[in-house]
Amino acid sequence: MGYEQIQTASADGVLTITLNRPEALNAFIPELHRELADALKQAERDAATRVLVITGAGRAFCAGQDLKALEDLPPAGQPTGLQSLLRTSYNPLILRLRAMEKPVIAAINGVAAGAGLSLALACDIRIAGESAVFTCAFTRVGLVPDSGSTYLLPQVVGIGRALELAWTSRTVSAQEALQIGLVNRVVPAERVLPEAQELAGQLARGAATAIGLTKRAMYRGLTSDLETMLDYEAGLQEAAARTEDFREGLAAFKEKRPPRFTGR
Ligand code: LHQ
Repeated sequence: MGYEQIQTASADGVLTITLNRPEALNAFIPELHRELADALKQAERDAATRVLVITGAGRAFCAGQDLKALEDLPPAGQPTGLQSLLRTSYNPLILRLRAMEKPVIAAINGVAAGAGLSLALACDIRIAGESAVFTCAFTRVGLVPDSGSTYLLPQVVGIGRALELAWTSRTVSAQEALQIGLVNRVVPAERVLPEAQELAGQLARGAATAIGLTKRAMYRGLTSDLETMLDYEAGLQEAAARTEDFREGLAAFKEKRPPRFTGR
């Protein structure tokens, strides 16, 4: 599938996906959803893709739903189709990012608003540029947080902050985002993508099975209990221990050299 609304670039096990509607601050339209879904599906299947980086072209990360594409709303009280839009495009996107057993890093180069914030939250690690800003935006236009924000935002910043940010839609600076745990790192604007790709490269050279299973287990742990997770970890550890990478990791430790993982 040829892409117009996104750009993709692969290097050394890292797939970088750039949302590419800079004139609309990379707001979502159906074609962008379709292309992103296709790229993520391919990345899931492609063993050579170890880590993903998602970023935005131009000055924005993503401004959420393209509001101009919602112009033909019916009169108030009539069905709008938004429920179906969410169920068929946004929800599968968020679930796909979570289910993918590969790290996904958001390189947040500029504003992340509405479902663009949700997209960032659904990524595993967030690296923001100094000039990046965040806004829930949903309630400002009379909507509720969607695309996972009611679940993900309280998990990341705590319920009190999540409600405040959702109710006020106030703009959060990159520095505040760092302080409240909304992002992992803040770097100079021009370093956002390089830093994300460097971290991605480091993870891509890691033990792929262990890294993928770690993601699965950590997210499961958020909605589980200690006893269940102890048992679950034991099963995953057995799977990790059966890999060649574990043998290589042990050998490298004993030989006092860096490991050369193959992902097998
Ligand atoms: C946009 C957008 C945009 C179109 C900027 N759409 N053009 C909702 C409904 C249905 C189903 C699924 O889910 C959702 C979830 C949502 O995502 S709801 C929330 C949608 N997003 C927003 O409400 C954000 C709207 N945008 C803004 O508040 C501002 O543009 C932000 C804070 C993102 C950036 O502000 P500025 O840096 O001052 O830029 P700007 O406002 O001047 O925007 C630049 C251009 O981008 C401008 O176009 P123009 O032709 O006038 O130059 C905007 O209209 C366009 N743009 N966001 N979401």
